[in-house]
Amino acid sequence: MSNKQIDRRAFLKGAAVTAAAAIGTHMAASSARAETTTNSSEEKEAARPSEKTIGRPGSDFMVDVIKATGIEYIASNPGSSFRSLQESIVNYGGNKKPEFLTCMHEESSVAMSHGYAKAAGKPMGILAHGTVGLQHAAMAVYNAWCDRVPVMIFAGNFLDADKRRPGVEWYHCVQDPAAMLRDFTKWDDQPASLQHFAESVMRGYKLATTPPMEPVFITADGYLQEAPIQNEKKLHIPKLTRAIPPQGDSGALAEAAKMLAAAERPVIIADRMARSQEGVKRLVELAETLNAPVLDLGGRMNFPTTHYLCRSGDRRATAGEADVALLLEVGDPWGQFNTVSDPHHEYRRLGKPDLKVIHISLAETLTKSNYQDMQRFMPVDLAIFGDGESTLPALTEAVKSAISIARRTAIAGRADKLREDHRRMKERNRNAASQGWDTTPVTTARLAAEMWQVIKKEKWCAAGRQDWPRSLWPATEYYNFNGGSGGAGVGYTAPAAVGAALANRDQGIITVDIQPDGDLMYAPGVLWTAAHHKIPILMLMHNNRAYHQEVMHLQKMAALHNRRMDTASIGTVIENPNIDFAKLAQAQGVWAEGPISDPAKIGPALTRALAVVKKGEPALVDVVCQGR
Ligand SMILES: Cc1ncc(C[n+]2csc(CCOP(=O)(O)OP(=O)(O)O)c2C)c(N)n1
Ligand SMILES: [Mg+2]
Repeated sequence: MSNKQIDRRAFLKGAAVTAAAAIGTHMAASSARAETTTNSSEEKEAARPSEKTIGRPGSDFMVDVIKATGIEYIASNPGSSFRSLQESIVNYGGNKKPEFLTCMHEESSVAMSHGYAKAAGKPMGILAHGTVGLQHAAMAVYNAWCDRVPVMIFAGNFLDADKRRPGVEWYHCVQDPAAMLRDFTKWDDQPASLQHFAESVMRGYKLATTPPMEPVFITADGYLQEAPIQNEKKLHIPKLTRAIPPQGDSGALAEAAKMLAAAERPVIIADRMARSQEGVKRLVELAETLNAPVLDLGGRMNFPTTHYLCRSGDRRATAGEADVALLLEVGDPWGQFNTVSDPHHEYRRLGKPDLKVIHISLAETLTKSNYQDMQRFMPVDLAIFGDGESTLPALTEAVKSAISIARRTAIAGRADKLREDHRRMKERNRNAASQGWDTTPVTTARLAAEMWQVIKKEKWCAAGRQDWPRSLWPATEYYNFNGGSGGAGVGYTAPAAVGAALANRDQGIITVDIQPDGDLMYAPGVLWTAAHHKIPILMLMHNNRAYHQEVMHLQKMAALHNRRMDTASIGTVIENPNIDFAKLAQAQGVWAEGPISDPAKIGPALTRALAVVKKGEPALVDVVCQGR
């Protein structure tokens, strides 16, 4: 035995070494810590199991409440402010509905929930640890807010200063936990009793899932969690109720129908509109009734890319020609018909001067003023307060009644040209995609095309970067595209795709993610979460070894200032050393291959990766790509 080993023994003398070896490393560490922190006899007394055991803590009831909402998962990075609730979830609740998902960053917890909610059609929960957890969660909450997506945010906090343990607990507690997020959550509460908690969770769930859907925030007070339930018979959990989304006023719809029926060049622009396949179907019916081209802005999957009325790839031209535009839950109405140039900030009108605009939206219920997600004010001719998907059937009926027999012939006569326009758009997309087909680094279009070859026979969902897939892949189902980040806060894509994959897992839908490198590096631990919880996802790295958008911004500024451009890489490229994404993934238990530079090698690697995903596990293929 070496001296070194003897020294170590001496060092550990007194700690529960033997027990530790038997129960595994993580438990060993905790017993050693307990030994060193409970040094006074009083503290030792308090730590010993005794009559002080609490059989039915408040957090058990909190779990009953969460179960009553149907929330299936709670994504969380653990923290002592909710240790009791966590213990109740896993022991009392059996770690099923909700199941505790281990996350390595609160931003991942929220973004996973964001992606999950859009794919599952219902929210899941996150649990954040007081001040520090909420600060990490904040940007992802903002993305979900901008994207009008529900997330049930729970946080631990000890409000009663008399009960707080000295030291760290004070740093992690806050007088008004929701203050940090209040500008971009729909509602919040800090319940002072268990009954209050039950009612607030039910109210919060209802508010979060009533369009426009948004994150809500509810504190689970630490003392309320840990203290025994008093008078349990008096507690009750109100039943979950959901509000029916409002349909636009029928008089206003008749007016809109008249305008649309009389239009020579109507256009429909849909953004965060559809919530289900029903929404897609309803939009197809309206568009066909009018023979109106549809621009799907991609906030949701609104319209089949295969339909002859899909003109999403001709956005500017189609909107610019329109005489009447119907907007459906469009996040940025002004930006569809106006622009401010870059880099000179000069205003330019894109729409016709006499364009008439109808907007069906619930945006007017969102009245927060600090963050600027409301976008620039645009006066419209007919603003109909209503939910897009719910209003479409009544609008379609009104349009059918407003179309005279003579108009019907004229409208039907538009079809040939529209079919030709659609065909040309597709041809142009394919031509654009074939540029530089065999080049190295690989083009982004080639990346998308290779992915398509591998998944085309599957039920698929593209949850990552969607620009090329939207123009190249034939998509007809709501679940095909999972929309965007909302607030363009980078770090969304990877965790949101994992969240979508979690929702898709049980529906036999293969989730694929064309994954930017900079985005993954914000919180790459989400790969471990995917591996640990067996969330199948096919991640294809769009590894341009850069914050490429920022490279382009720097180049633009250098040109504007008439200065050298080679410095645009400073602070914007992710090279020297290059990140080995296959190793990053493998280190976390994810099957991975790469880096691949030869485009011919992408397809076979993706086929191998898909086999792993079909076994129920995540896989990553790293491809060195061009900029955007
Ligand atoms: C949280 C956050 N920080 C910074 C930015 C600014 N930003 C916009 S795009 C971008 C680059 C992202 O890099 P990557 O994900 O690799 O995508 P790429 O531009 O290379 O395609 C950055 C840093 C942002 N949008 N969000
Ligand atoms: Mg990049």
